[in-house]
Amino acid sequence: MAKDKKLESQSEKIEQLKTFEKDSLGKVLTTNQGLKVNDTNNSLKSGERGSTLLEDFLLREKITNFDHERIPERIVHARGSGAHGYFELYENLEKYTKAGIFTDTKRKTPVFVRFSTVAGSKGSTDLARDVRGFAVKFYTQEGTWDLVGNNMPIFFIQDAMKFPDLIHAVKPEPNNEIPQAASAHDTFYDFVSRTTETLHNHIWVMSDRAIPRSLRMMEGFGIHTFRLINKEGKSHFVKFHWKPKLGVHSVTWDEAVKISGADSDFHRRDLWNAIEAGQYPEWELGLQIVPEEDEHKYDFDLLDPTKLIPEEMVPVKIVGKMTLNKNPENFFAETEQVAFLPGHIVPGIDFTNDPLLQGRLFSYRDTQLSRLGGPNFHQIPINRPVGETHNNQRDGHMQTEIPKGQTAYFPNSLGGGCPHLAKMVEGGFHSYEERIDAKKIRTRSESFSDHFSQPALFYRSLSSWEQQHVMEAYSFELGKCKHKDIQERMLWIINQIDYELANLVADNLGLKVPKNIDKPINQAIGADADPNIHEPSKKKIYLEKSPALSQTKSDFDTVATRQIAVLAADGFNENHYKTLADKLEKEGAQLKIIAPHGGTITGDSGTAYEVHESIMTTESVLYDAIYIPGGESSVAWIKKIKKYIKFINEAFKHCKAIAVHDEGETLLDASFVKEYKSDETVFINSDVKAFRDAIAKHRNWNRKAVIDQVPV
Ligand code: HDD
Repeated sequence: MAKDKKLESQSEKIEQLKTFEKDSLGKVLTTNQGLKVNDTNNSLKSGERGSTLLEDFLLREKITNFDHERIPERIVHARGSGAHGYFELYENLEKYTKAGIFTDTKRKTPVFVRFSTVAGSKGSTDLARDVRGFAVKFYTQEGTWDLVGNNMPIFFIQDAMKFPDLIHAVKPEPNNEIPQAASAHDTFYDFVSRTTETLHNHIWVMSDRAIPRSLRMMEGFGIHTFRLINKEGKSHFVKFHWKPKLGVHSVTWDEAVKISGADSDFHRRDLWNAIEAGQYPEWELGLQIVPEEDEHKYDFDLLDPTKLIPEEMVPVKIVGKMTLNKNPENFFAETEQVAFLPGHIVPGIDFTNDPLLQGRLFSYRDTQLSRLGGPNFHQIPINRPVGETHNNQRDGHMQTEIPKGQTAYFPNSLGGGCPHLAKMVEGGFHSYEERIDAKKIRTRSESFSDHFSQPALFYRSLSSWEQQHVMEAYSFELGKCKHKDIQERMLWIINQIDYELANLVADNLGLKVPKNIDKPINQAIGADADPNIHEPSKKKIYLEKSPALSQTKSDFDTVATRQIAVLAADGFNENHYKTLADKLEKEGAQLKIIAPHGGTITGDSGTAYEVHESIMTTESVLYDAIYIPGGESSVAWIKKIKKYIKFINEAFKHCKAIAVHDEGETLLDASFVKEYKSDETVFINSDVKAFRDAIAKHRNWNRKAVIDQVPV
């Protein structure tokens, strides 16, 4: 598929960015002052062997710039990958909102999206077990709107006041800066085991959602309840959802650990490659809309960010689509310098009193001041809105504009009264007039006290293999904790979700689930020291299951962008290969020849094929499926290299589809698959369609029962 150059050039944001681009192709090397330079290898010295002279302004400029290349990484979400694209609206939503992006179906609103992990540093692995950030900057004609969300629909805490505690607990421990990009350590579980509101987000992190197969295959959520405001000033509550067109898929924990070693840029590379190949990632935007009069209709508080609205209670209305179609030109200039602020909204969208959201409105602007160096970060090209900006804010570090005129205040007469106020008809922003009648009080609403019903709903809604992954994740994470009291508190809390789950985890830890179940919860977990924390209420069941929470629900039937490893050497059966390639590549799958060496290999009809990776440079965990064509000499050669056998064993362990033709079957006989050739997604001399369908289903999780036997 060719890259869509036309679409790229249609974005007014891309056009704007182009005016800042600098291309050195064919240009002479200069200093930052435009002085031509003819030696950038040697410093100026007194004599051939030194010493170096202070006079050397060329050396000073080059070294000074280098010394200051780094800026502070983000406190959280430091590791990220970004891409440009656009958003299109399917239907006019003026009934709910006056926002141009939601009323004008002819628009293509440019976007820049940054995906991230949360806890790790900028250079940490993509495959950490973690929440993924999903931040979207919409460059709308009425100003920039940032929807700064995650790939999970709820958050750990209910009040921004606790955010520094949460992050200090999950980040590497401060005495020894261990562990990197991992929640599996004592301080995190010390905190979450005494903070029961974290449990809902926590169980999501224990689920497969925390180890996505690809950034292109995960959902996104705005999390908070926001408001949509229509022309008449009427408000509706809204929650935002992103639904990936490729379905929601994950890897297994064993793969995640191995991918981290084989390619710690796995997600970043996958996103980049898909866009370069013209296989543009797409998400549909969905809204859950709740009329204001229904605010108190639910068993949970809409302002509590640790709660989701089950899709079975309020369906997700699909309203538009986002396509990512251009990689950044420069990582630092765009992905690193982009600044997302939940406070960036546009007329037609407004905040609610969610106390987490309210705190975020302060934090994000504040953090950019130290991260990007001052208040003019909005002038950095990636952060500039597409429309004009005029106000009386002036000066500051790195002011790059030249505001003209004698006046910088309002009201003025000397400047003709400009910039003048927007009239309402011109789209001036008007905060939603919410009626407030309350006393000032530092507390937590009692309506936020149900910490267990939704984690339990989530667990009940998972398929059996998803539940098993949760159990394994808890066993792994708590197994890494050194303190028995922390492990026991966690078991006590997991017991609130599900008795059997807690017992399975307890067995793996060599512990028993604590019995003091009837004690007041805060006493049992030692959280009663804080008089402002309400006793968490007992678990309720207001919905038996929410099928939308399981990844098995994910509606998809595509092999697009799937990576299929073809294990082949000289003499492989070209017909086998071509029949498969013709069908699968037409649907956007990518076949990668993995040969014993680099360069080319020759098929049985004498054609040379480019080798994508040699078996020495790649690993099974980087592919979605395996194909082994026939060909006596090819298979004989492969069989001699033991890493190929490990490659096959691992693919089987990770529940991937495997197809072989003719002599290829002997490789299965040399592997663990020998005993499982009748497995429903092991295909021997079968047609392409069955293999294709198995790849589209992502994994054969029914194989789960045998995979622990696979010795890799
Ligand atoms: Fe945050 C970054 C998402 C709560 C404070 N956050 C950041 C990013 C994402 C989120 C995706 C990375 C943006 C990027 O790619 O540049 N954060 C969330 C979500 C939250 C949330 C979905 C809850 C619903 N965050 C939250 C709270 C606070 C912060 C409660 C502080 C009170 N977040 C920050 C920050 C960061 C940030 C420290 C670091 C870098 C940045 O803002 O620009 O200010």
